Amino acid sequence: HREGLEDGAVLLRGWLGGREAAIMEAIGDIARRSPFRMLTTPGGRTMSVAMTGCGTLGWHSDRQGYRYVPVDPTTGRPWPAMPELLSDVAREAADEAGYASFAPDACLINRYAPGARLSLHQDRDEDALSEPIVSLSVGVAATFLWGGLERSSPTRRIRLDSGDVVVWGGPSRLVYHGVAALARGWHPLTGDKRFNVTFRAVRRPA
Ligand code: MD5
Ligand code: FE
Repeated sequence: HREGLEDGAVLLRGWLGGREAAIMEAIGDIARRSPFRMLTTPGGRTMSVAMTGCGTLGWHSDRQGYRYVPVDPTTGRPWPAMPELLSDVAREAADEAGYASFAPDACLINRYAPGARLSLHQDRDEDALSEPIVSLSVGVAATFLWGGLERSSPTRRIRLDSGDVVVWGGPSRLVYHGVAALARGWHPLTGDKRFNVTFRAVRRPA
């Protein structure tokens, strides 16, 4: 179930196998300690995607900008540790895509309700841009928008189903991308929602 996209991106269709339920339990544990929240962009808009995270660093956005922080600003406590199940899945998928020894220090968890979307952006708040981003999809299927190295590049639409994993490495690491407004749908594990879990190597290993 391995599909080479282009430019170092690899789509592993159905890679999660039967692990979605365990992944949802892990997300539930994390969200009990660091709840999902809708962040504010530096421009003052409220994002429609709800986010939380785990690992030694978590992504945060407010009027001051986007950045990775070691303490969850909404709880004042460190982010929950990254469960082994999640780091194992991320490392195995990166391995399969040809990126050996992937050791993410941040995991961002996105929750999409019907209508939630992520507008076109690049992920460039990480220092280790030679490392890939690994992304897991669970729940209602989404239309992923895959552009190019410039914001104005044409976008391709890719359907991401529950169980799909994408490894975004090489030149694809800095490609503009987004997620179209989530359609109404239903999934036995997540109801009308989609969850996306992304693993990032933020700090370069010393
Ligand atoms: C999502 N999340 O489905 C996506 C999956 C985010 C985000 O975009 O920033 O939380 S990760 C998609 C990604 C990462 C790096 C490169 C590329 C896509 N790409 O080349 O398209 O919630
Ligand atoms: Fe992104």
